[in-house]
Amino acid sequence: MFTTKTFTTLLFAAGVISAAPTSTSTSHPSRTVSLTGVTHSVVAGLAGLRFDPENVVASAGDIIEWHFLPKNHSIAQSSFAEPCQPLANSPSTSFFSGFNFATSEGQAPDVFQIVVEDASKPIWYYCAQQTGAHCQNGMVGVINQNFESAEATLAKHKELAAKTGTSVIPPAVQGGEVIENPNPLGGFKL
Ligand SMILES: *[C@@H]1O[C@H](CO)[C@@H](O)[C@H](O)[C@H]1NC(C)=O
Ligand SMILES: [Cu+2]
Repeated sequence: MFTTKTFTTLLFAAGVISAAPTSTSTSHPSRTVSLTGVTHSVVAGLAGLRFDPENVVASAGDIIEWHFLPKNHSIAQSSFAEPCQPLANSPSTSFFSGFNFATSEGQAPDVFQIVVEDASKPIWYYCAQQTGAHCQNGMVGVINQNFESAEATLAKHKELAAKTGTSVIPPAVQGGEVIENPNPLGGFKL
């Protein structure tokens, strides 16, 4: 599913291809994982306030790529036990896409990508849109849920999310890449 352009972009993002030297540092921590070339597409806002698929199983080095439908969604990392807010123990490492994808019709021109660094750790995330209480209404998702846990399930996470007050909007866009949509049909079943 990779176009040459995407692949080049990703290699570039991973620091495999070096650009002309600049004095600026990268916006994300250096990665310790090699890219597998596998991308999992997730659509935000497909059939309402939800992610589709809301549950993804990925390997280390896989990319998760979110596509955006109306209205104004975002992707923010949280934890199982504390939905609708950035990781409490390490806000500086939680990813956040920002609200760069508002669209009133059709798919936003850009996507948000992260690289899975450790497939043994579940990654919980939410949409931080406060207007319409997206997280409280079930706009949450998980990558590599621990299916052996009867407790830490997506259904339970949604119950916890529904009980939170207002979502926390993380202060900075970090931990991933906002790029032009390389795969417009990604995540859409035809
Ligand atoms: C999208 O939502 C964010 C957060 O509420 C807000 O700051 C931004 O202005 C909104 N964008 C549009 C185009 O409505
Ligand atoms: Cu949303």
